[in-house]
Amino acid sequence: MKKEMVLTLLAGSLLFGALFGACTAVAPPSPYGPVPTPAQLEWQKMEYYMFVHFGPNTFTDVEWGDGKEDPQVFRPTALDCRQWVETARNAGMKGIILTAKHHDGFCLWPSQYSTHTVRESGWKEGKGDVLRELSDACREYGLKFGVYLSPWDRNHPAYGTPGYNRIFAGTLQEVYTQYGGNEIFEQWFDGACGEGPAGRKQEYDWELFRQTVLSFNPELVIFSDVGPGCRWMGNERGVAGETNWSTLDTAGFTPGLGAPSSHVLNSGNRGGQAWVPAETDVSIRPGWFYSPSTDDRVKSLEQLTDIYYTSIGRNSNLLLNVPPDRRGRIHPNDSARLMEFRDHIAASFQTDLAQGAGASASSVRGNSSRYRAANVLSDDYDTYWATDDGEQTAWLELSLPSEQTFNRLLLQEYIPLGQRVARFTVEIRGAAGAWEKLTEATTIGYKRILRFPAVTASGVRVRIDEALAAPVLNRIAVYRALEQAVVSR
Ligand code: FUL
Repeated sequence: MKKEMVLTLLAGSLLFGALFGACTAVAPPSPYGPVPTPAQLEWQKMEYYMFVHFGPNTFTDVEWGDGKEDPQVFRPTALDCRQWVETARNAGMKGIILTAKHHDGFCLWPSQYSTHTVRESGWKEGKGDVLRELSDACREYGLKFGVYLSPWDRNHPAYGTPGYNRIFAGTLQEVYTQYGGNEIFEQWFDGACGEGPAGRKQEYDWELFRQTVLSFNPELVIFSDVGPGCRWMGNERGVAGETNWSTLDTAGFTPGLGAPSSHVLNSGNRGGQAWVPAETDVSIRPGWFYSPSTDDRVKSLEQLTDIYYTSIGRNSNLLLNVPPDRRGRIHPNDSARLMEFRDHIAASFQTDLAQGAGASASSVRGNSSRYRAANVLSDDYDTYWATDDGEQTAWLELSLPSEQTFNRLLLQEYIPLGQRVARFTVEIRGAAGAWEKLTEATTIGYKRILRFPAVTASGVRVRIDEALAAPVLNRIAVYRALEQAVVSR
C-alpha cells in the first residue's frame, strides 16, 4: 500500500472514531438507592451555619424555662440582629436558625396564638419582633434563615389536648406567612419533651405539622429525629459516626420517644430507605442559652477544630449554637473564637497539595474521558470519576508533582447518584517507591476528611474495598493542616 493511502485511511479512521465516539457518549451511572432532592443537595453544600438560642432563658440562667416565667424578664438592652448576621457571615457560616419558640412557649414574635410573647415582654414596650429583625437582616446580608419551633410547649393551656395540634399548626402557618416562609431553608422540629410520666401527654400530629410548613415551601428541609429533610445525629457533643450513611429507615418511627436509637441516628442505616442526612448540633458554650457564668467557658479552638472533623469531616453539616447575651448581641468571647476557628480552617485547607498530580485508576467508565480519574482533582462539583457498573472494588492513584508532606485527606462522593462507598483503604508511596498502607475508613458520603500524623509521600492511592454500587468520586485532595488540633478522638 502506498504511504499516502495509509495516511488517508488512518486519518479517515481517526475521524470516524472521533465522530463515533462523540455520538455514543457513555451514559452516566444510574442513581443508586435514595438520593438527595435538589434542596437537600443545596443544604448539604451549606456545610456550616449558626444556631441561635435566645429567649427568657437568656435572662434567667435556665436551659428549660417552665413557661411560668414573667415575660417581662425578656428585656435585651441593645438587641442587634444585624450583629448576629454579620458575625455569622464573617465566621464563614451560610445561614442562621433561631429558636423562635423554645419549650417555655415564649414566642420571639407577637403571635396571635400565645399570650407569652415579645408583646408581653419588657423589650421595646412590647413592640419588638426578633423574628422580623433577624429575617430582614439575613435577607440584607444574603444569609439563609431557618426557624426552630418547639412542639413541646410548657406555657400553652391547650398543650396536652387534641386542640393543641391545630394551634401549633396555626403557629407554624403564622410564621410561614408573615416571615417569608418560601425563603426559610430549614424547619427545626425538636423532639424533646420533659413532661415525664405524670405530665401532660400530647400525641403530636407530625403529619399535619410537616404538611403545613411544606405547603408554604415545598423545598424546605425539615429537621427532626427522622427528617424527612435531615436528621439529628444522636448526640449534642458534635461527634457524628465514623461510619455515617445519609440513608435512614424511617418507617414506623417518629421524632422524640418513637425515634430510632441514638446509635442508629449517629451512623444512619446502610441501604436505608430514605435520604435523611445527618446534622450535627452543638453549642459553643456548655449550655444552649447564654449565661454570664459561661463567658469563660467558650469552647477552645482545639475543641471546635475537633468538632469540625467529627461533623463536616464525617458527612454531616455543622449547626453551631452561638447564644446572644443579655444585651441581645453575640458576646466578644464567642465572636473572637469563631474568627480564630475560621482562620484555622481556612489556613489548613488553603492549598491542595495534590493539584497538578497525575491521576490513574483501575478502570474508567466506558474508557470515556468524561469519567476520567483526573476529575477528582477539579473543584467542578459535577465532574467525577466513575467505573463501569458492577465494578464495586476499584482504585484511584494520584502521582504527586513532587514529594509532599500532608496530614489530611479529603474525599467526596458525588451524592446526586447516591451514597455508595462502604469501606476504603488509603496507601501512600514512600521515598523508596514502595506502596504502604496509611489508613482505612468506612463511609465517605458528601464529604469525608481523614486525619493522620504528617507523612511524606510522592503518591496517594485510594482503594475502594467495598461499595453498594460502583463508586463515583468527585473530589480527592490532600492538605497539610495546622497541627494545633487534637488528632484522634
Ligand atoms: C434539645 C432541647 O431540649 C435543648 O434545650 C436545645 O434546644 C437542643 C438544641 O435541643 O432537644
